[in-house]
Amino acid sequence: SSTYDRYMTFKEMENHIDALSTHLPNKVKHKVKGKTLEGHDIHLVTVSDYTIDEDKSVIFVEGGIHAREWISPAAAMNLIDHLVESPALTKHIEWHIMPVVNPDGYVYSKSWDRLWRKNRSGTWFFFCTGVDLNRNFGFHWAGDGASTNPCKQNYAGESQFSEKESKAVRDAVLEVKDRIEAYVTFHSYGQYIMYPWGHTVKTQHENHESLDKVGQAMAKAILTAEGKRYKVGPAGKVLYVASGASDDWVANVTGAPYIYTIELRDDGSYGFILPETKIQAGVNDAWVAMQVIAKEVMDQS
Ligand code: 0X9
Ligand code: ZN
Repeated sequence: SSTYDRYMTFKEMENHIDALSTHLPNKVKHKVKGKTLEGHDIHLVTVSDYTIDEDKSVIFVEGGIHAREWISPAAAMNLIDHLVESPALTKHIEWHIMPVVNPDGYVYSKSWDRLWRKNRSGTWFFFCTGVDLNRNFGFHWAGDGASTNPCKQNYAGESQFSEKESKAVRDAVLEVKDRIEAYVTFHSYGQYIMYPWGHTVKTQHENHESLDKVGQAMAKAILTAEGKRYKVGPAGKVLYVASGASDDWVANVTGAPYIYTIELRDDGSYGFILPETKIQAGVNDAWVAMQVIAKEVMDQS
């Protein structure tokens, strides 16, 4: 079973996914969407009521793209744990969840360098390692807010989708492209609920009004349930401009109405090194927000 009083190892998360899909075959399915350079599997977990045979709407959730943001995979695992016990949210929605997009980075951050962010790819410059996977997606790749310098934390990589991890997300998204109604990627920290665009502040997303409305509803629900304030707005404005991120690419390729990057706790007191005593409350924020999105998606269809 999962624990939220400490950060799980990657292996523990894998074992838990395995156990769920074995014991609940009508609810949880598990696929491997790619293998990293270090040989870790990039997992996709789908949760739905598979006894109902229909083309369901998809909510796609991605976690752990940045290695040091440990609350992110925890939030994705916690979401899976909730969903297997939420018949109402799995009847007409198929959840596609990639809890740890960057396992090499997560393992490295857990064992060697707590503040590691990127994956563990070698680069053309021998002394610098790692591509920022959230700059490697194929929409405005290597534009504003991304670097071509492999020694930088926001290094965009050799080319768009040069990395196994971003390719795995791309392939998993494209497989259900026409059914995706919402896409959420968990990050930390700062307590923001952000929507496209992130690569520019010059244009507004065509759906910005409902993106903002639902974003505000999520923030309100978190404040009520968990007492924390989340700031809502377009990523480029609310935080900073960054190109080649997963959110903008998904927004562009799917045209899905609800796309969010959620920066979970905290507000900067501990920053990336969120203490284990705060995991449970942190993952609760994510769960509260996801219920708001799920309700919105169900109301639309
Ligand atoms: O810089 C990022 O990739 C995200 N922030 S983090 O501190 N977790 O690294 C924000 C990405 C927001 N989305 C876009 N700017 N497209
Ligand atoms: Zn991040």
